[in-house]
Amino acid sequence: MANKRVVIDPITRIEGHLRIEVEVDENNVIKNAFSSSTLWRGLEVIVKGRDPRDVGLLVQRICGVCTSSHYRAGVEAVEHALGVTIPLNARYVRSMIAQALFLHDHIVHFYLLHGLDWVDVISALKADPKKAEKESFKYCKNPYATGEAELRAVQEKVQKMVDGGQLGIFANGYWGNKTYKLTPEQNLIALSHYLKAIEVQRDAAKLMAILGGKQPHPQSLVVGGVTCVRDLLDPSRLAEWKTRFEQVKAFVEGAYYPDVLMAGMMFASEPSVTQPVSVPNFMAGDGIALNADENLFNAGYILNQDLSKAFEIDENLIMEECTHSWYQEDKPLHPYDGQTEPNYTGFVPKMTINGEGKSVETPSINEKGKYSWIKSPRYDSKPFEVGPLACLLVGYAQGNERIKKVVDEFLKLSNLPASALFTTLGRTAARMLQSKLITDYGLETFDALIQNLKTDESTYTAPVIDESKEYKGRYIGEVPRGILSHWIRIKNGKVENYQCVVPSTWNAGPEDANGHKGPYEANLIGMKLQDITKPLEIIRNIHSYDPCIACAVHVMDTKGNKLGEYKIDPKYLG
Ligand code: NFE
Ligand code: MG
Repeated sequence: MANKRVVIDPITRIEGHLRIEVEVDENNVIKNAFSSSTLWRGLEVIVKGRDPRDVGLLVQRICGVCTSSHYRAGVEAVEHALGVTIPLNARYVRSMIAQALFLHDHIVHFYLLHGLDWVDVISALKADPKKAEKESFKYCKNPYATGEAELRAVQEKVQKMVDGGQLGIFANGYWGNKTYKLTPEQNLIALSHYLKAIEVQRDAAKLMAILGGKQPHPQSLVVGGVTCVRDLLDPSRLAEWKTRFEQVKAFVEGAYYPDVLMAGMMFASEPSVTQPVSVPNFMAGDGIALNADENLFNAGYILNQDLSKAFEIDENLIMEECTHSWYQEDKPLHPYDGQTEPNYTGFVPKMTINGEGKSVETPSINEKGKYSWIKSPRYDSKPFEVGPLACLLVGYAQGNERIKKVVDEFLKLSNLPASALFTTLGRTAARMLQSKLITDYGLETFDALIQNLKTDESTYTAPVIDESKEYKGRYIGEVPRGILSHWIRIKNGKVENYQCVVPSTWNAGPEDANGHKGPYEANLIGMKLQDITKPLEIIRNIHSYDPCIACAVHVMDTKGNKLGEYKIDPKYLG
């Protein structure tokens, strides 16, 4: 029997526009998978010819989520090119804004974007709140928002939505799917935390704004340092930082950690989340300066899932290629020489299975040609997974004691084998453990800042651009979805070329000229679906990377050309 083709477009509860197509055999096992970004944006092109000092503010518009990551990357790529060393206070401020972003991002991701892949909301309505309260103490000594009365109120609130026929934010879930593994009581605990997460993410956003000036697009970074001078010298602002940090920490410890622990234990034998990864290489960048000499996360990579050896990154070996991406130049180019000339070739008609299980002709991915706006980054010609899992695995292989401690502790508490790390489950746990590391150690940066301010109030080193000179520079660092790099060439005092190689690009990019798939595609192959009209397993897997396709593409047509047409049926808006 011929393979059947299933299309999921758009994947919802992510940032940006992502389409996944898979081919399944007669047993519903995925035999091939394709990841395509269907929307083109345009920041690498827009910054060409601009003043390098404006780049950070412009490129932060790549994304509405990790705005401050691109802002900082744009600023630091220019600082690197010009040879500017920024004052220590500025380094600490940038590290603290990054901490707030990681925490905000990961909490929003686990609850609001990924949570319903693990939690069956309808099942929670059947729970006994008293039993659920008791259950919550199994995973945590001091659980968050799981008192019987509070859980009962959550149930009533959601029941009202169901009775009114308006599921609102919970509409169109694959409720009742057999791969949901939590008990009604466990679902209720997580549902309560889902609703709390909406409040806590607001606290984390405020945390970012204390030193960032505003949110979601901060404005306190400049080439040479930071501008939040008054905030740094105002004890009440600094006290607010600490208070809000502690609020977020309480949620990570009382909700996020125990919920992931609970999910880890309950899903331990669900094959779709414990299937081993097929891209065995992991890369991470430096992240979160704790003091003048030490980062919480350190750059490096591992190969073939081998935790006994971490390698140093040679930045000359990073390339992007476009064999299957809608750009002119196919061959691998180093980002200093990267190109962004579009070459859109569209979709081809194929028979696919629709949501009712019927075979219908659909414009589909042409896997023999080009099929995505995302490029394919490679290191030494190999695909790599990036993100919190890569960050922890690299740290583990480097012998980072803080990282080893949280990873080993989690494996012990969950009773999961070390092999569980190299799975979807491991990826979701790693994001939480990265949050735990930041809430455990992040205040060291705060303390270092306070200490340094006693003898040094400098926040800015003026940059000098000699227009007769040519410069090149880059930022490479760890951001919430993985290793991010921005690469700039400056000529006549203006931006000559600009390229961003973004975490979601590493993970979501299409096949390369050698037939090597990136993590999204490769890791879906071999997975069995319970019901091809409700492909929850695919969504759970793809969500585990926290896709940001706005970031992954970051180029758009400035001439107003039509690049695609979109029809949205309100029925499918969930
Ligand atoms: Ni748009 Fe991003 C992060 C960057 S993309 S969210 O984190 O850079 O993967
Ligand atoms: Mg790019």
